Amino acid sequence: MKSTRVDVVLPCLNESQALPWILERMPAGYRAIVVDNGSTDGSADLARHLGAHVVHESRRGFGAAAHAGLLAATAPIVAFCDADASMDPRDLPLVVDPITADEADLVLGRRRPTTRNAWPAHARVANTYLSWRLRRITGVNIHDLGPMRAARRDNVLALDLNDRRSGYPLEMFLGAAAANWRIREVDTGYAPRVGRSKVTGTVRGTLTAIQDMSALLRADRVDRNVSVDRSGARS
Ligand SMILES: Nc1nc2c(ncn2[C@@H]2O[C@H](COP(=O)(O)OP(=O)(O)OP(=O)(O)O)[C@@H](O)[C@H]2O)c(=O)[nH]1
Ligand SMILES: [Mg+2]
Repeated sequence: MKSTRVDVVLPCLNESQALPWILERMPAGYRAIVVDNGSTDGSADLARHLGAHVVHESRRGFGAAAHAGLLAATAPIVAFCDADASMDPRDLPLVVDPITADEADLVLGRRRPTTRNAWPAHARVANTYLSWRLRRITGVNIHDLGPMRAARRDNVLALDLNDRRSGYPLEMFLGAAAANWRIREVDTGYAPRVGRSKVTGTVRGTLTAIQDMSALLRADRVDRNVSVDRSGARS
């Protein structure tokens, strides 16, 4: 049997309709860790039945689920992927291979819609604006803060991430940029999700995501000003 090279964290809140498609498409040597975030649709049992390693996280929030998966991972490389079938696990080697080859420390999947309705217009605009701000703040040439990504597990743990809601992917990116990681972006497919939309498809979800990310960007600005003042490099 091929040993596990990569642990794939799949945060999961009521994704039973999407799980079969996702789990059957996991590449060889990639272990699925489904983090059940209090699903009521049988997601956890289904994932277990389909051969995934299942972890439970009672605290709600994307970041809480993603971080529980990171803590449960044991492989040297960890990848993250949504469990809603909007992303194809067969794309995972695109984000993992540059880490394996030690060409990058964090690889982000830039979402490229595979159909016209894959990405609601408001979410796309918000993401374009956020990416522009991030390029200005960090100097890293990114165009999307997508959830499919990979890094070495120990490195991500060392970032000591605190956000447990929708700011988790942003906090990871800001931490990586501040630590001068080699950050790379690769194109990955993005299809309409299977099942009910929770974040970008709802006004409440979108507002929560904006709130979480704005708080992190404010904190990041304060941090940068403090370190610039301390170093005296810039006034
Ligand atoms: N929104 C949300 N997602 C969670 C949570 N816990 C786990 N997840 C999972 O995190 C992944 C990303 O959430 P999604 O609901 O797809 O969020 P999104 O992709 O921004 O927006 P939509 O796909 O439009 O709903 C999915 O696999 C969810 O099942 C949680 O508390 N809230
Ligand atoms: Mg989604």
